[in-house]
Amino acid sequence: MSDALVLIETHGRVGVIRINRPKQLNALNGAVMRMLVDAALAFDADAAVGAIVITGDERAFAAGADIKEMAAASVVEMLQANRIELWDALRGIKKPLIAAVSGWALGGGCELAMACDMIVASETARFGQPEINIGIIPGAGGTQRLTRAVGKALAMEVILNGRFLDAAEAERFGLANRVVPVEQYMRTAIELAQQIAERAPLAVRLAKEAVNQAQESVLAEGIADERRLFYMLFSTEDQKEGMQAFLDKRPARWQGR
Ligand code: DAK
Repeated sequence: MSDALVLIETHGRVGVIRINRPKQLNALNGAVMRMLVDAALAFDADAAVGAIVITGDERAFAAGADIKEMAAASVVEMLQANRIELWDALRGIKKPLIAAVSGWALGGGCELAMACDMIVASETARFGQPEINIGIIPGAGGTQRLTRAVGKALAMEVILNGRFLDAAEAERFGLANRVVPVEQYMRTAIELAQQIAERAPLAVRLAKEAVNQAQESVLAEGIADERRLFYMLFSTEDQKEGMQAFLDKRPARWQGR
């Protein structure tokens, strides 16, 4: 296999980004994060791609930020490294992001999976925020996203006591969309991404924006935003085509405009 830190593939309309540091359990150093985000931005700008899958390998999705890189860092060095900028760029990706998780998804790896819009997990997946074991707390959204996903009580146990969630728990508590045998997780993630990629692109984009609003705003603001996005779609050709196709009893032909 190539020794590039991040591997890029396309499968139909699905862009796949694969973290490739297997010996370090795909720990996310600065170079990996930069390449991963650049690849996601490139797929986001590519009209031939409708959805993006982020993955690692069978043993690890990612075991966290690279501890070796952070161990001796001062506050100033951490701030100057400006990693938050990369995580913010990932948050700005408009196409659906699906994490295909097998093995370890810890610390920044769990945060990366949660920064995606959906998680397909293999039966071997293990999620956790074990930063407490190395004297820190999650720094890339883990305290917020995990709490929203699984609720306060369980999030407290995971973050304060380093408890891991196995794949079945992740599914039961709403962190993972589905769990499949390890031989199937990539195929399942790509199939899910392909199904979404074949839908009306503008509607998918605004639907993602609207669902994310639900996480980030109070109810009244979220509903107002949803209404704005809903009306906006009535200025698209895809809305006209989608409704006409329904009335004509034929599949719609999406143009993305
Ligand atoms: N960083 C660097 N190397 C890692 C690593 C990591 N996070 N995780 C594993 N490795 C390396 C190990 O050092 C080992 O390397 P060698 O000794 O072979 O050179 C190799 O991967 C295999 O690991 P193990 O020998 O430990 O394998 P085991 O199967 O025994 O254990 C494990 C697997 C996943 C339970 C264990 O490796 C482990 O506990 N890893 C550390 C997990 C962890 O603590 N993760 C959280 C890191 S802190 C932020 C953005 C992000 C973050 C914070 C801020 N901003 C934007 C502000 C995120 C922080 C974190 O993720």
